[in-house]
Amino acid sequence: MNVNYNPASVFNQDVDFSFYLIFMISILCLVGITGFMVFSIIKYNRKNNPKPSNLEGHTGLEIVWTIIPTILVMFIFYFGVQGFLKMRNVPEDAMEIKVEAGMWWWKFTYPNGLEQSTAQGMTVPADTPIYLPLHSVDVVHSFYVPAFRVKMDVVPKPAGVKDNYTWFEASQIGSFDLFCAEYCGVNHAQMISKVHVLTKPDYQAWLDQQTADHEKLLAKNPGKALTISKGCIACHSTDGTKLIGPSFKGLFGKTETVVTDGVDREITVDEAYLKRSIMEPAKDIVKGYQPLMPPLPLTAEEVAAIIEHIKELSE
Ligand code: HEC
Ligand SMILES: [Cu+2]
Repeated sequence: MNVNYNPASVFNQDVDFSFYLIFMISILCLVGITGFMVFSIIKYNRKNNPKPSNLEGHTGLEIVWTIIPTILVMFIFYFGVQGFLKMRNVPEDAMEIKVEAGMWWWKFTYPNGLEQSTAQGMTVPADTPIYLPLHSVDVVHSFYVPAFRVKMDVVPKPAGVKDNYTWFEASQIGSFDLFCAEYCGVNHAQMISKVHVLTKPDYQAWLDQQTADHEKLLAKNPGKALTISKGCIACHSTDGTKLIGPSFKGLFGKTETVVTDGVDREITVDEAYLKRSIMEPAKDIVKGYQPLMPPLPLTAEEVAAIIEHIKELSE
């Protein structure tokens, strides 16, 4: 098939070819079978064929309708496997961006250690193979970029077992939807992000800028930098707006009701409470919210820095 279009990734042509091949075969079958039905209805209706005859099997026909579908299925299988193998064989010189998925966020880690999450999306250079190890911290998610024809499950694996992976090479500059294609709980729909494709020089400039900005913020206000890179701001605002979780603004020192083991209790938000809320989010659930906060891998220093930032937002 020679459709004249500008594919967004190196997989589009293979996947679209398989798709249109199956589509054409299906159309031929639909037309053929429907045509034969209409023909039989007319030819063998009571007026044209008043005396019905009994057919007792037909070996020739049976062979034909076994062989033709087998050939069609082998044909489809061949092209399917070709496309699939291309997706499983990562080019040697691919650049690695680690993808982590959790309920309900994405995290992208660049080769230089820069981390970004759902809100920023993933940024990649064009015409460069990108290798994506896919790690899940909880349930099965699925990494899906329809424009690139890439979809791969992100499966939680026990420690020591190699994660699933995929790769792609974008061939068009622009922003493309990236989302989770495996229903993973109440806020599954929140796992929508973007893949931003830049030219190679633009990508390098972007990476340098982002890394410098992050380092500057990390030096000036490590807590704030962490709430961005660790994805807290997907669920917690800093301006009082209620998102999936309560806002960080004015949180420190506030009196609120939390549910602990099914029992309501009044607490005043202090350092110990914040620490527990971040490290063991399932312990105390703020009344009026769902227990949706994921346990995120953070060191004690990182938690302390975030608590400092939450305190600042309450001054
Ligand atoms: C997927 C959404 C989500 C993400 C991501 C998330 N949280 Fe939460 N968080 C919640 C929800 C929902 C609650 C309220 C229910 C509860 O207490 O568990 C909450 C509660 C909290 C509380 C207690 C708030 C209060 O009013 O007492 C703190 C503190 C907190 N989160 C900090 C963090 C930090 C720090 C991060 C990033 C490292 C983070 N959260 C990431 C959803 C999220
Ligand atoms: Cu998901």
